[in-house]
Amino acid sequence: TYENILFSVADGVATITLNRVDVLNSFNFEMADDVINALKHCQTSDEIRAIVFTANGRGFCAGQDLEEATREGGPRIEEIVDHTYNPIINLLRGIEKPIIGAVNGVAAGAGANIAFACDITFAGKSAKFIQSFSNIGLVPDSGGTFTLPRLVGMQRAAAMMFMADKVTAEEAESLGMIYKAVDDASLLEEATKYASILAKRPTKGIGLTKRLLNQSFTNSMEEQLAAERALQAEAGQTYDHKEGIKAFFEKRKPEYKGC
Ligand code: T3D
Repeated sequence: TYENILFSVADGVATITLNRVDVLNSFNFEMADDVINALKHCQTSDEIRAIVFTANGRGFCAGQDLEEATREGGPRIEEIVDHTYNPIINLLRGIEKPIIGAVNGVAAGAGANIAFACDITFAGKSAKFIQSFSNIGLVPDSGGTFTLPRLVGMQRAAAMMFMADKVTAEEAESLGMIYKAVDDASLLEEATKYASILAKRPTKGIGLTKRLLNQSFTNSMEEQLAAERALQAEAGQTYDHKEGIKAFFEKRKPEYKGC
């Protein structure tokens, strides 16, 4: 059981909902532990084939809980990064299942970069993305200096980071920072519907595709071609590949099992 998040599974889709609404779902160690444990469960459970990452209240996540970070005798900054942000980003990128972000309100600091580490992110039109680190003299963490320049280019990333610009959901969509801005009222429904469709698709092949996309950030073309060859061989052994081919020739809808 979790005290700082809500967690549910239905229809092959796990939903993780940050739930410290009074502090705009900013992260303390306890919420980080809950998120990490929930993500690890999603990683190993065969029943779960897609994940929705969202939050309660008017904010998505305001990054680090600044009370915890500045508390007398509290954790040092490196300890916070080691405990909370690096494990969460490694899980979001390392879990070989699709992760759908559903950003219901402001996403600031690490909260924004967690949204960018999801595979496909929806946001309600009232949401804003803020690289707020520079407002308090810090550097972006949670992979932001890795993901954001790749999403929007170096110039825009630098401006957003140096100035802590408030980027609206619609602007974020048009810049390619997120997949889609939708009406606030239908955000969770749309994200969940999308995840449910994904949960019925060939999970193993999708997971291997995620591994290839991760590697594409740093591999050369030759290395990437070699990685595609190796993982194509693996995907070619799956039940879902055989089922997809069979269904194609039998002119019917495939029934994938995710393996
Ligand atoms: O050790 C380390 O710090 C390393 C780790 C770094 C990772 C990071 O994420 S660093 C960046 C930390 N986050 C921020 O600097 C963002 C701080 N928050 C804000 O700038 C604003 O709250 C927002 C722009 C996100 C939203 O503004 P607004 O006006 O909609 O809401 P608000 O009134 O500022 O906040 C509502 C409440 O949440 C308020 O409490 P109150 O007055 O109702 O009792 C506010 O203090 C609280 N809150 C918001 N953000 C945080 C927070 N409490 C603790 N930590 C927060 N990050």
